Amino acid sequence: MSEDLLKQIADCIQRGKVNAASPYPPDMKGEDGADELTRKALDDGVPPNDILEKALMIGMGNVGHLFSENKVFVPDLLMAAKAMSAAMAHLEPFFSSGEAKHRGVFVIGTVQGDLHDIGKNLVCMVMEGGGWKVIDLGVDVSPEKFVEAVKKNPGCVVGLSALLTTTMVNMEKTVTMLREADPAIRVIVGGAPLTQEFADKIGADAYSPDPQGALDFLAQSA
Ligand code: B12
Repeated sequence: MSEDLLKQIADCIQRGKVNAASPYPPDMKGEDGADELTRKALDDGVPPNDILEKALMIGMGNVGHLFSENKVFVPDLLMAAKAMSAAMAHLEPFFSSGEAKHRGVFVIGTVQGDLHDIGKNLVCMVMEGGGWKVIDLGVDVSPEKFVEAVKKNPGCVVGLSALLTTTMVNMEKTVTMLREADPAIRVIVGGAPLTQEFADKIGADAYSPDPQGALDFLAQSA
């Protein structure tokens, strides 16, 4: 019974069905969305971690993979993230109390000199959907600020974003300073001008052209 409910929640996330009042997607008009169904699951006694892992992460993972394959697009990802946020609002108290656990902490920012944040924000949404606690440092983030965040969050993973060929170079300095602060730190880089070759050259642990790749890398290297 609860399996059906979890599948329904996962479908709502994947299709971006936020709540009963939401007109999107049209074929689900009037039906309960991620908001109502998550409340119902909690009221039925489904453990919050099951809702996270068997519904939210599945739905967001599906949409993330479809996005990587160019089968859905930015608006679909945004609607899925909106539905996920509606569900997450019900789970928040359980994270605060420790009853539900994040996979880890993901610190992300756009590197120094760079103000582009649309792609970074999508990465934040997909990582949250994947069960990670995201600390978003924003744009134009200095290497020192990344280091400070890493010291405050031992064991975290760092994501760096850059959209300009002129700011890509600031990634190298950031990676070097992060490694000096914590040799075991894992750093994932992304952004339109980047390549795997560049990521290897600056000593990043992973490069992904899309948000889901970061999640998949972390799942494989756990
Ligand atoms: C929107 C935009 C802006 C907006 C940014 C608004 C904002 N809030 O982000 C504004 C108008 C502010 C802007 C300013 C500038 N821009 Co601009 N901008 C763009 C534009 C049109 C779209 C970028 C975008 O959002 N793409 C959509 C997102 C979803 O894609 P994405 O960022 O690549 O992210 C995806 C992946 O790369 C990946 N990803 C991204 N980050 C990360 C991180 C990790 C860890 C992972 C795993 C994955 C990942 O996941 C995302 C989803 O798949 C591009 C052109 C283009 N078509 O790309 C130019 C572009 C990036 N801009 C450019 C330039 C030159 C500038 C300016 C210098 C212009 C000027 N003369 O003032 C300034 C620089 C300001 C600064 N200091 O940063 C050039 C860069 C050229 C170059 N070779 O460096 C581009 C390519 C335009 C061009 N063809 O000339 N820009």
